[in-house]
Amino acid sequence: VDKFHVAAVDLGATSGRVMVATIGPERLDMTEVARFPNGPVRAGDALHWDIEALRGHVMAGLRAALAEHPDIASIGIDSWAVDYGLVAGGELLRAPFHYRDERCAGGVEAVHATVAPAELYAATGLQHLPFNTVFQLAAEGESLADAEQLLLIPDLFAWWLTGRAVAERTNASTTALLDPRTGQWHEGLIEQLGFPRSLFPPLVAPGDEIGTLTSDARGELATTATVRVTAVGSHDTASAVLAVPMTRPDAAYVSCGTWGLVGLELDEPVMTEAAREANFTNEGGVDGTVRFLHNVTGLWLLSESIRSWEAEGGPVDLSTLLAHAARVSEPVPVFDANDPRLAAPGDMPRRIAGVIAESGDDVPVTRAAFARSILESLAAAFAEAVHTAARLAGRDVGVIHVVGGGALNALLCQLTADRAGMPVLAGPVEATALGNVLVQARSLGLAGSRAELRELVARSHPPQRYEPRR
Ligand code: LFR
Repeated sequence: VDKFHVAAVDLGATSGRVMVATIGPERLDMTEVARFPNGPVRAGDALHWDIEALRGHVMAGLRAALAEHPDIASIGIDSWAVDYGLVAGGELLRAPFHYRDERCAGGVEAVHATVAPAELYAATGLQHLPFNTVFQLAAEGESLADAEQLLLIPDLFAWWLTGRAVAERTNASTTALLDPRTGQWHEGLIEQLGFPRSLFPPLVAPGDEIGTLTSDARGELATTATVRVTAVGSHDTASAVLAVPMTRPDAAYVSCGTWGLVGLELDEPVMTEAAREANFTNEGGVDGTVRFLHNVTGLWLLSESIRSWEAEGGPVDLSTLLAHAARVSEPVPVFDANDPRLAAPGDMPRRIAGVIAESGDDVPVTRAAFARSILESLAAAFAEAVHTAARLAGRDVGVIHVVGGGALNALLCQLTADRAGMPVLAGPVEATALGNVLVQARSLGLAGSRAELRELVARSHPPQRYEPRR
């Protein structure tokens, strides 16, 4: 066969999509079959994901994809990391918690009382994020006793489709319960923290077949085909990094959506004290690579601000806002985009104003200047993280790739180039879905080293270049 189809389910924290890719030896084309909103929902006093709604959207999207392309050979699923469903007796016990829920604070304390932060870093190589799965589990208390298994979000969907319970390795690496040296669950840590070992399913790697659609799933998707579900880099950032069209050894990347994940692809983890202090993470990538990166709060600051403005006074047009922000000529304050007070949903403009005022700067008055301040702050944080990554890993960096939704934001790309003092190559926007598709395609026989896959991406989605302005 010289052409075939696969489907990618890509669930982000602010939106999800189902894409169909047509893959040939020289080209890769993707079409969007479904796109739907996502976000935290408050139930009682906690933040959850509306998992039933997501499941409905995913199934409807896959049904539409299969109706249009009955020959779809494989489905791959990726999503944001760290969150999970607890299952028992073939049922999901409750809607998964959202990682921005506040319960994590207690979990952090409980874990650190048993395993000191430096010890945890030495064991897992993960940056401290209060919502890492390990902390969420420590905050569960009693509810863990009822659970048979823990399934990370993409694994939960794969389980719904195939009946097979697995843990895909790139995403499992974000739990802080995986040993980066062996790529296996960290038995010692799991025991030390008192989590039931049976919660953690067998690990699979990107490219492995998870299973094929159950007859129930075939019914729901209105197909009679034996479609397989293939493990991909199921952590969205792992899929995105695979599709960064890096062609030089001195390339850094920013995968920019709700978050800005800034770093390097490495062969070996960097687990030094300096890396821990800079809060750099060693997450698992496709083909056993290491994603050495730092989480910078990303477009969340802008999307939450827009949400507040819209609640106050009606629709805000993003491209108009950005055009006005680009024309702001007076200096705007640069604030710490990673200030923990900006993590939870809420009145973002007021919170940002508080952070700016605290440092003695004047709070921008217009929305355009406010948006400019957000983008300057993100660009500054991106540039700094790139330089820090290079220093910590002992590498030279000469070019920054920006992929994901942020690649559409010309102002952000330009400001990042300016502040980093090096060119930015922007795109593809749908890097995550592309990375998802590439792993499936390779598993189905498309030849390709990572470098060759990236050349294919660059050919079908040529990046846009931004030169630094002095
Ligand atoms: C990006 C991302 C980040 C992860 C955060 C929370 O979508 O997956 O990599 O740190 O969401 O899961």
